[in-house]
Amino acid sequence: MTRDAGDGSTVRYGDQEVVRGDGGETHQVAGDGRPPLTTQQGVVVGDDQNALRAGERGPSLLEDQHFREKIFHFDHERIPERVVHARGYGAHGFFENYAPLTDITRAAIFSEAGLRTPAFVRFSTVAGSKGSGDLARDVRGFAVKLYTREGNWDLVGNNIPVFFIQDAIKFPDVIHAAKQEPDRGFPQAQTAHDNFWDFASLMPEATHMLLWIMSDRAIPRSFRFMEGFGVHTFRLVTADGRSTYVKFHWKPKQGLQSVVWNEAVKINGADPDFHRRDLWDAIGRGDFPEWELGLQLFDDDFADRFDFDVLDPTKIIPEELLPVRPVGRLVLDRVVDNFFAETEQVAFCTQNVVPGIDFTNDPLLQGRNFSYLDTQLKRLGSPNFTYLPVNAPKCPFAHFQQDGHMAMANPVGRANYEPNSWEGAEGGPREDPGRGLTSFPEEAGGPKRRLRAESFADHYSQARQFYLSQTDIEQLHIADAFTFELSKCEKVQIRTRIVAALRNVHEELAATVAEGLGLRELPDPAPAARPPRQDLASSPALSIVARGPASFAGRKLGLLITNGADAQIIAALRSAAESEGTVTEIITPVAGGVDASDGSLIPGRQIDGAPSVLFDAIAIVADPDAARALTASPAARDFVADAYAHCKFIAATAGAEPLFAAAGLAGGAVADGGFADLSEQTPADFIARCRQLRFWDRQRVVQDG
Ligand code: HDE
Repeated sequence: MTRDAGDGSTVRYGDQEVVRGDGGETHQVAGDGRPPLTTQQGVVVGDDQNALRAGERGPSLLEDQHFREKIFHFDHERIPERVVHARGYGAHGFFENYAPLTDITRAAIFSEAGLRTPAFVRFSTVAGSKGSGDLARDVRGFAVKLYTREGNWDLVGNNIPVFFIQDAIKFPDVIHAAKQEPDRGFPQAQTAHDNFWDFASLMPEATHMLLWIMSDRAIPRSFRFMEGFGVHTFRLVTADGRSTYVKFHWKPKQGLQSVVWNEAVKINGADPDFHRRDLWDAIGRGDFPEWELGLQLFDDDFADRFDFDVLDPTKIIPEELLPVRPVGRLVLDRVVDNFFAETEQVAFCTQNVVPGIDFTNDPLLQGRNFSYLDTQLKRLGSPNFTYLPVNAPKCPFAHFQQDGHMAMANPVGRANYEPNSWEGAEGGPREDPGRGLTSFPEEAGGPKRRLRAESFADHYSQARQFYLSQTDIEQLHIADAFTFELSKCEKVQIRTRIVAALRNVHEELAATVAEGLGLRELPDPAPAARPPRQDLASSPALSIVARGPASFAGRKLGLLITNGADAQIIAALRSAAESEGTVTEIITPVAGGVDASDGSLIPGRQIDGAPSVLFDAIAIVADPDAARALTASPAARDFVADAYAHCKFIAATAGAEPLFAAAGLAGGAVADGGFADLSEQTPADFIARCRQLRFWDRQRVVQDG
């Protein structure tokens, strides 16, 4: 713990001999190296085990200042959780710019090749509360705070490039509908309920986003394997005032990866912190996740020619039409020291832009620019939240804002207003038209009306384009997800209305969902403000499976071993995984580990706490007798059955046969291309095979029997 002592010296608990107070007096550190426990006033506490009482069995006394201070502080530990994106996880890092972009923006962050800008990123789910599970089917927040030399720039994005609504005035409605139903207070962290689908079925503009959230994008394998998007069209502006439209993309160097729904449900049970643990562990082992920042740049001509309005946040610009230009990389290389101080207190605000970056009239962005500042005041309780270390700029700042709750950096000197005639430094800071933030002087005007532009009226064409851009397996997942979520709706009309909307997207999708829901007949297609276009080219960039990673690096192999397991094979698997950059976790029937064939004791995680859903691929090295004994364990049977059902690559020695048989796999093995028999194939071959991440050919077999 570090405290500024106020006298210029820093007090560091843990590695320093002496705790220094304001007055320079010291508290001697006890013999064991620990500093004395004090009250918040710095008074050493003599007894932290018993409250002050009148008599051994008597009443507690009000004068016990240590007790009252401790409980008072504890009572006030909680702050309001975020209304949305309450559950999140953050890390520090930096952005490194590849080359000067001065021809398109004056933003200092893009001014030099190799320039590094400190960054803080918070990933999140949207609907669930702070304690909800990480694997909810949901959009993920991807919020980046960049502490640039010219002030903080917050790029508050999501892992999905479109949004449910076109106008910020509908945000409270979509969020109310998605969160727990107000009368019963459930379901938590899921959209599989009547209110959400009722609203969605009445808002045709949500259809494109519905396709994305019912796709694998909404159940990412971890934060490290997802893309990020700024969503809105922004502007980049040069020093001489030229503007270029821009859409921001974060592309994960690790590649994209998702899990399957049945797996997600089970991960939430086995490890609700799966995503935050994954980020913490990866950074801890030095495997720093990295994203490239990509820009889609365009001008007014392109905007006029494009099929849809570039201000409409329910639309993308396909990468095949407008390539994404990589301009730098974001690396996360440091976990937080304290979750609350950093991840919880970080305050992102879309209106935090820097000279060279500007807004457009996207009506959602305009609304957000009001909302974020407002919400931070409610959440953090004081307009001085900007002084918290995670929120403060890392460049110099000077202004006349003063006082308020928790004021900790009031301006010194006499002048706290402007203009003033005080000389030099005494007069305080002054505006600087040359260096300061100026808005792009876009023409604005027209009648004041509550109106949705006609150019926002196409609600189905890009939803169809997204669906057609998916591989077969991803299309199957989308149909399954719609069927699952709608099957949780009690009202048949709601299910029917969604199927009617889906008929405007794709007839086969609508028919599959209708069949899954047992609808007697297909409803008529929902009336469309604009007839859905059938001619949009498919965009392979929208598929995860079509663009699988070329490596198994950064992922996890779960290696189940038993007593008597072949030590050589275990070693070979571990070393093949290590060369690939794959993390191996050993799983054993009992917590103490196993005695391998060479007599060595190999420790591992006990199987009940390490189900196969926590791993990307599994291998089993087993002695036949030990494997037979393991068949009695439900966790061991599920380990195999789930890995098979989730289309994972599986390797095993012949000794594991009884376990496969007990998991219901005929012949005691997996009879498909996703299986490696370790007596015939080398561990290195198996690890190379795992680069494909899943053996998707199995999915239809699993589903159709
Ligand atoms: Fe947000 N959003 N949002 N949002 N949003 C918040 O701000 C809001 C939208 C996003 O890790 C809140 O600090 C409105 C789109 C992220 O701390 C709040 C509208 C996108 C985060 C808010 C939107 C986002 C938030 C709640 C419709 C993707 C978490 C707590 C106009 C581009 C940031 C807070 C973090 C958080 C308002 C829509 C992303 C209430 C009014 C679109 C990643 O201010």
